[in-house]
Amino acid sequence: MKLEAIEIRTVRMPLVSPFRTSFGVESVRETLLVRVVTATSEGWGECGASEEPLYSSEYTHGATEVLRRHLVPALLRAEIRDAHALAPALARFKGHRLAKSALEAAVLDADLRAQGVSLSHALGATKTRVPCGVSVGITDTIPELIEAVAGYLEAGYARIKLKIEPGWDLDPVRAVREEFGDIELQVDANASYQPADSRHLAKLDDFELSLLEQPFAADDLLGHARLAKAIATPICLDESILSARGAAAAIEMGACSIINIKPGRVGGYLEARRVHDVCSAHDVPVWCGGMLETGVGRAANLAVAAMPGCTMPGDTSASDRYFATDLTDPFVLRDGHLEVPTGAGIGVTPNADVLDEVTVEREWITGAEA
Ligand code: NPQ
Ligand code: MG
Repeated sequence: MKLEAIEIRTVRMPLVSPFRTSFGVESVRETLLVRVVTATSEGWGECGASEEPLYSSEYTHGATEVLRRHLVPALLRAEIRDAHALAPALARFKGHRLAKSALEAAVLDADLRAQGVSLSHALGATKTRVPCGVSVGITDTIPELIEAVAGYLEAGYARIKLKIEPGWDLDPVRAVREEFGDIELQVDANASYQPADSRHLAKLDDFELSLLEQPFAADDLLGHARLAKAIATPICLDESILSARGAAAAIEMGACSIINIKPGRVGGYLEARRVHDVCSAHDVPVWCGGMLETGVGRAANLAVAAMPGCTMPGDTSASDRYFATDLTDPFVLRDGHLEVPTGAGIGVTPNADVLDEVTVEREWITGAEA
């Protein structure tokens, strides 16, 4: 495939309500969109980076910089045959997985659109619709949390994930369990606990949670393996899993029994498929996580969620969980499910007017400059 030009856009989209996690509060989703133009098609990819390096070490300005200075020029020079050649061509640049993933997603979308093949088909997905969960941020009070959860259950979400942190864990989880009974419930700590908190975390065993996500630091696989032996609640890793190889190691060490796949975090949709395959080979359930994606990233994540090993509802929520106006036609929850796009590539395209309205910076990089 001949890549002619690549556009990087920074977008800022207001969230319908502030989203609070152990690492901060977000009221506006700032991120990047990458657009790849070839002789025969174009493709779109979304970057998981946000304004500040809080979830990951990457952030929007840093991702723009590494894309414009290193990744895009090297890609344009590499004259790759297809999207599978992108990761090897950029492997000498260390890290920057969220930025690489956005670029790979755009190339993959352009490539698949030219072939008339959907991303879900390319990934070997087997489902046409997927049950969806929702991630519920930390609130100031328990009544506010109950109200938020009630709204999502009313909307039909198939499972609820509560964000927890030291000081906001047993009481809110107990309150939600008591109020709503036998719902599918799980918690995500975003690495906010220490191994010394293990006895405290073991008290979560009273609440029959589907899983406890990423209690400790990303690089503490040993800590997670020890915790997994000490508590009954299954441990799921998110921030710790950066590749298929790392997933295999974490599973073999007993650091987790479930994995949250975020394509951006592992450097792209093709590596996400490999993480999925490693997990399936070990009978480890996986589910597709989320990073407050617009419709562009959301569409691609639905293809991941439709893969056969994704046996748990993911954070692939409807557009209106985050945005009053999405960049694409909105993804609407029906009966607790979202439909997996069937069109070529990711199957959706940003609405040009909405996109221009939320774009705060844009630049084109062509082969000539590279
Ligand atoms: C998680 N996602 O599973 C992440 C956390 C996350 C849906 O809970 C901007 C603002 C970017 C908040 C990326 C969910 C973010 C963000 C990731 C939260 O850990
Ligand atoms: Mg998480």
